[in-house]
Amino acid sequence: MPSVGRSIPHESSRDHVRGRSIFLDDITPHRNELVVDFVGSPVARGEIVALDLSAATKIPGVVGLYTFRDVPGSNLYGAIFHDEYFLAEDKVSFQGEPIVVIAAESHAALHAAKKAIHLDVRPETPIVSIAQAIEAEEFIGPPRAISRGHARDALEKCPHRLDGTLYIGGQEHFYMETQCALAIPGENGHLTFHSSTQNPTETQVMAARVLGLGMHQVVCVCKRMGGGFGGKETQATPPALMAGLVAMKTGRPARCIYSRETDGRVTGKRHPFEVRYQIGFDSDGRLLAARLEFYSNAGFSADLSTSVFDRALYHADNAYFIPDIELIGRICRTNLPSNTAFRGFGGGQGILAIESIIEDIAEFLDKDAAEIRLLNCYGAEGRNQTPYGQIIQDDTLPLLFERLADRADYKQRRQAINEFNATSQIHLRGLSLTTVKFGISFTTKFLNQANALVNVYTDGTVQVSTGGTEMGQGLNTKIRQLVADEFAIDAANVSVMPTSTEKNNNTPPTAASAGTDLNGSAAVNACRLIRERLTEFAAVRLSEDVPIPIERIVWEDGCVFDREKPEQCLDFGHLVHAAHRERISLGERGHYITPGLGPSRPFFYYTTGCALAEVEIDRFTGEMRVTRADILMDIGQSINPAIDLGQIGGGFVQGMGWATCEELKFSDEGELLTASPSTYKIPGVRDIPEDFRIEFEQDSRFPENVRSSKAVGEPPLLLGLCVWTAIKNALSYAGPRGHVAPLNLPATGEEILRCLCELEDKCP
Ligand code: MTE
Ligand code: QUE
Ligand code: MOS
Repeated sequence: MPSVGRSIPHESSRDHVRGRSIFLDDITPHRNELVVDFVGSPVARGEIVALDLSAATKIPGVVGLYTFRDVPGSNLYGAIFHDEYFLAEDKVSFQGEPIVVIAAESHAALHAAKKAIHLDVRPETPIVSIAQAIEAEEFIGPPRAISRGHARDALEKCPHRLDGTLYIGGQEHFYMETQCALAIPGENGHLTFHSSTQNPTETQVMAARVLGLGMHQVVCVCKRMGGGFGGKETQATPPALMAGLVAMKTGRPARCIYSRETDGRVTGKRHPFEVRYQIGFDSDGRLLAARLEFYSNAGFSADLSTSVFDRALYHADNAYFIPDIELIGRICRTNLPSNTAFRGFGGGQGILAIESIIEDIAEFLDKDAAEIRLLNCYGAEGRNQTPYGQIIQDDTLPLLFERLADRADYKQRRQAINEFNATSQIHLRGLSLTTVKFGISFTTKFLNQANALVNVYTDGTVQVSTGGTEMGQGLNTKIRQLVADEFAIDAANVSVMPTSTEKNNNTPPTAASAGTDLNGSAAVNACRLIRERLTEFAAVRLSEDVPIPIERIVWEDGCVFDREKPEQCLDFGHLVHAAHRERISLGERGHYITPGLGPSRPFFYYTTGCALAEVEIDRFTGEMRVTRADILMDIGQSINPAIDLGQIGGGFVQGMGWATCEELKFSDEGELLTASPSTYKIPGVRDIPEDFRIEFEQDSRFPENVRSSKAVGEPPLLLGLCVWTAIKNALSYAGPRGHVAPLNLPATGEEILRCLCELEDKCP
C-alpha cells in the first residue's frame, strides 16, 4: 500500500510526549564540557566607555572571558548583508547586544562572573518606533517599489476614495526550545556544531567566517528543533558562534543555551509594520486603484528584512485584482533586536492592509464584505495578472470561497448576526469570510534548490539525508513516505537521518513552506536514480534469457516483478542484496531545482484557502471569543492528511494569537517589557475556536509538484487574520453606520475598547 496520502504518525505523537526525543540540551554532556553565556548591553543605544574583566577572571570555575578582540575571523557578519557585530566593539545598538562571552565549569560560576564584570555604557537616545526612524531617516537599503499603471492619476478619477493608516504589531516566536548550540572541537581546527537551527548551512558559513576557518573545517548537525517558526533561520547563529569561540579557544566542548528571558530580549521577532493607504473603488465595491506605503520596523540590522519586505509587497494584493496599483515603502532601522523571519514572512502584513480596507469599503457602501471580496478575486483573462506580472493560472479561489460560504451557511449566519446585534445590549457579534493566496518559493531565486543523499542497505532498509530540518512540521515523516513509495516499501523501513552539512552541502534554510517541495523532490530524484539501476538489474534477474523490457517491471508492495508474470516476484530486500553482489551502487545523491521561476514569476505556485470566523465581543470589557471558525484550503494532494490538519489548525491559531492577544511592548528606552509568559499572552487551549472545522479540497491536485502536493506550512497562519477582520466587522455594528473602526493589530481587549469609545464618541 502506498505511504503517501496516509496519516502515518509524526514522531512527536509517540516520542516527544513521552520525553524520549532527544533535543539539543538532552545530549549527554561531554567530558570537560563548558557552559557558555554572555553579558549584553544594558542600554539600547550608546557607547562602551569602560569594560573591566579582571575581577570576573579570578572567580573559581571561570575558564575564559572573550570580547571582540578575541574573535579570530571577521567580527562582522549577517545573513544577506554583513552589518552585524558578533560582539559589540565600541557602540551598542540594541539592549542585550552581546559584548562579553563567558565560559565556565558551572552555571554558578557563570552567574558570579556576570556580576563581577564591570561594564560602563554611555547611553544615547535610541530610535524605537517606525515614526522615529522616518523622522531620523534611518532606513535599511533604498526605497522599494512594485507598481502597475498610474495609481495616482487613477485615484483622482475613482468614484469613491478612502485613506487611512494601519498599525500592525510584531510577534514573539515562542518556540518551546530556546536558541541553543553545542560546539565540539576536533582535529586540525575542525569544529562540529549541534545547533537548533532551520539553516545548518548558515551556521556553518557564519562559524567559518567569524572563527576564521574554511567551511570544510566546520560541520553543523541538527537532529530537530523544539519549534522554529522562522525564528531559527538566522538567529540560531549567535549562540553557535559563542559556543564555537569557546571550543576553539579552550579546546573543550562548549554549550550555550539561552534562557527564556535572554531569548525574548535579544532575538528578533515578526516585523511590525505601518501601512498608509489610499484606495479608489466604484459603487459596487470594485477596486480600481490603490497606493500603499509600507514601513517595517527592522530593528538594528538587516537580517532578512529586505526579503520579508519584498514578500509583504508581493502579497499586498492578496487575492484581488487591482488595475492601477503602486506599492512602495521603506525598511526602518531602530535600536531593537533585529526582526527576522516569522511564519508568513511579511505576507501577513501585506495582506492585512487590503483586508482591512475591504472591511472599510463594505461599511462605507453598506454592503457585505464577503460580496466585495468575491467581486474582486482574480479571475478570467484581463483580471488574472498580479502587480508583479505573474499570471494566476487556474485560480480556484472564487470556487473555494463560494464552497465555504455555502458549507458554513454564511448567508443565514449573517442574517442571524444582523438580528442579534440589532437588539443585543452587551455583546456584539462579527462574521468574516476571507481569502489567502500565498506565493510558494523563496523570492531569492538561488535558494530554490536542494540536494539529498539516499543510502540503500543490503537488507532492504533505507537511510535518507537532506538539508531540510525538522521543527515539528512533519518534514521527516513526509520524506519517509515519499522515499518509501519510490521503492514501494513500508515507511517503517526508511529512516530520515539527522540533518548535517557533512552529508548535504550548500543547503537553503528550511523555510518559505517549501521544505517538503524542495527536499522531498531531491530525495525522490536520488531514489529514482537508484531505482533505475535496480529496474535494469531486475529485468535481467527476472528473465529466463533476454532481459524483460524495462517498461514491464513493476514495483509494488515491497516487490519487484514482471507485469506479465506477477507470481514470480523479487522481494526488495533480496533484490538489493543481489544487486550489491553484482557490484551495483545502492547509494545516490539527488538535486532538485524549482522549475519555471523568472522575473515575472517569483512563485512556482500559490497555496490558497478561505476562512470564516465568527466572534463575539463584550462592549464593556473588550473581551473576545471565537465562537466558530471554518477553514477550506487547497493544498493539492496531501502527503500526510493528519500532519497537514495539524499545520492548518496550528497555523490558524498562531495567526489568531498575533491578531488578537500577543502584544509586544518596548519602553521608550528600547527595553522589552513583555519578556515572559506573564506579560506576553500566547493563545491557550481555551482560545481555540469553540467550534473549529478544517477541510481541504480532496480532488485538487498540483501535478508539477512532488506527488501533486502543495506547501502548507505558512498559509494557514494568514487565514487566522480573519478573526481580526471578524472583530472589525463586529465593531462596524457599533456607532453610526458608515463610520469605520480604526482597528489596529493586535485587536486586544484594550484595542477593541479604544475603537468602541471612538465609534460611540464616549472617549474619556
Ligand atoms: N510547524 C511546527 N510544528 N513548528 C514550526 O516551527 N514552522 C513553520 C511551519 N510549520 C513550524 C511549523 C514555518 S515558519 C515554516 S516556513 C514551515 O513550517 C517550514 O517547514 P516546511 O517547509 O517543511 O513546511
Ligand atoms: C521567503 C523566505 C525567505 C526568503 C524569501 C522568501 C527566507 C530567506 C531568504 C533569504 C534571502 C537571501 C539570502 C538568504 C536568505 O529569502 O527564509 O540567506 O541571501 O532566508 O520569499 O522564507
Ligand atoms: Mo518560515 S518564516 O519561512 O521559517
